[in-house]
Amino acid sequence: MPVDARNFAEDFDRNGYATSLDVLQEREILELKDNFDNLENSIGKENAQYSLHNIHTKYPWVLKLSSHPRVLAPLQAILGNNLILLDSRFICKYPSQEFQEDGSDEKFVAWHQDVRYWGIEGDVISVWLAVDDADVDNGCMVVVPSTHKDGILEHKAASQKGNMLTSNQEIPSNLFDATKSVPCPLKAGQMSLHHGHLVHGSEPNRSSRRRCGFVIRYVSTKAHPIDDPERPRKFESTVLVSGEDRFGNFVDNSPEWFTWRN
Ligand SMILES: O=C(O)CCC(=O)C(=O)O
Repeated sequence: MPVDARNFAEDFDRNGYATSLDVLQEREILELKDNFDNLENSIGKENAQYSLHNIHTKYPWVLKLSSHPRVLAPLQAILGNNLILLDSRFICKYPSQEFQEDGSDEKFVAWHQDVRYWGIEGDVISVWLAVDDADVDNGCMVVVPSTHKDGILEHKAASQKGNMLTSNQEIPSNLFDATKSVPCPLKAGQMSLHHGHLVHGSEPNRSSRRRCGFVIRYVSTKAHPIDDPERPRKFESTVLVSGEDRFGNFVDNSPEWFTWRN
């Protein structure tokens, strides 16, 4: 492993996240925005918020992003070359004013750890790839560094309305130190990474701009699903995106048109 990759992996292991990583070039950013805007127009904003789940097996442009060499390189430095794409979702926060006009609650993402409901043994790493510029005003991701070392924390029903998480849960504020939280602003085409145990969330979008991100979760082929009634989430769209799978712990749902694996 080159020294740079080793340093990167060590920093990630210490902090539980990495941010402001450049991924897409200008032309690729325009293509991504164009593809997402077309999809948003066809399904409507309400559905584009949180319902675009695992569409990487349906649209080649989405699987292209999920297997982009510059997305995979830092993951390979941390997890090794053999990678499974576990799950993907577009998360789109529209300006709160737009939605409040129709009486909806302001959307935000409560403090949580991704793996709370996922029965997976092994490190899960999430990519948050910015479709739009994301900053504090439009509700970029906020992380609490190094909390991935604290094990899985208790989650309870969220007190505030508008939580985008399907489970509608949050980590009670006495279980971690939110004053240590760090925002992860990104330009369109950049990404951040976070460990599945890292405490993170995001505030409402109080700007007049859309904040859309593509979240992609990866594991090494060595990871495996476990039967845990406390963590029942199943993964039905897993795809081998890099290297080879000598373990067979996940079904490879690669579409027949996926011909460019690394
Ligand atoms: O997009 C957001 O605001 C939150 C994303 C998130 O919670 C995640 O990627 O796990």
